[in-house]
Amino acid sequence: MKSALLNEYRRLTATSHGPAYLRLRRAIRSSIERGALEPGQVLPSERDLAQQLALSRVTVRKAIAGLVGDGVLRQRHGAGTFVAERIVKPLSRLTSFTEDLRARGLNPHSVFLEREVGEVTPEESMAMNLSPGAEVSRLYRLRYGADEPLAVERSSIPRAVLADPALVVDSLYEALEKLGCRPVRGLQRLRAVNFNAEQARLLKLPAGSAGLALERRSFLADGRVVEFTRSWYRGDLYDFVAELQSE
Ligand code: 16G
Repeated sequence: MKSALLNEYRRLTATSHGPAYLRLRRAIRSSIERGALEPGQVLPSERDLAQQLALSRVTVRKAIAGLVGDGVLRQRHGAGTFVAERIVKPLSRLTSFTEDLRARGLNPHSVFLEREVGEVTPEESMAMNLSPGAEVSRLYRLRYGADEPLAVERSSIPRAVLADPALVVDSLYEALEKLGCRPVRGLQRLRAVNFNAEQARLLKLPAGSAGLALERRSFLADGRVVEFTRSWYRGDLYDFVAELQSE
């Protein structure tokens, strides 16, 4: 039994009320956030946890099931329950959110917050080399892996490429591929941010939590811009990795 987890559970029990399974869920989460439980680390068995915390196995199971659903813990047959590894995202490849998550064995899905057609804003016009008055398809999506919100994303695509934003069901890149317009090159910039109130609410994090803001412009082989996307990824779940060469 990890004594840090035990202490955290005791601390929460002394200071908060509510169902035991929620307290245990919170104790496991905060032990992970504070680094007391590390990615890949195996949790004690359900039986050991129940015994050490003087809880029923049903309670322990319920707490763990919730965290597995949130993508914080993972279960592998025969190997027990362990802390999920952070999602590694290569910075040098033009992959999509859907592809990245499927490669990790997670089931991605999105909630559309907006899906509309409109005239380019000055920012979109500059980013996509579109004349004022041109039309774009816009998507504003909350993106999930398993049951956990991972990113908020706003994409603009020239209507000349994507006439109807409703063509995007699960994946923008899949829709572009079907249209023969999957981008072949991209430019991306990344910076650290603190989520604003809306982003934090959508991502179920405290306001001001740390995140990564990415802006991607991607291109067709003929140089036309297909996408201008601003993404806000959770900083606590993602590792962005780039390969470096000396020349
Ligand atoms: C990624 C891309 C985003 C792209 C989206 C497509 C980054 C930082 N951003 O989130 O630019 O529009 O994937 O994903 O990687 P989809 O095909 O699943 O809709």
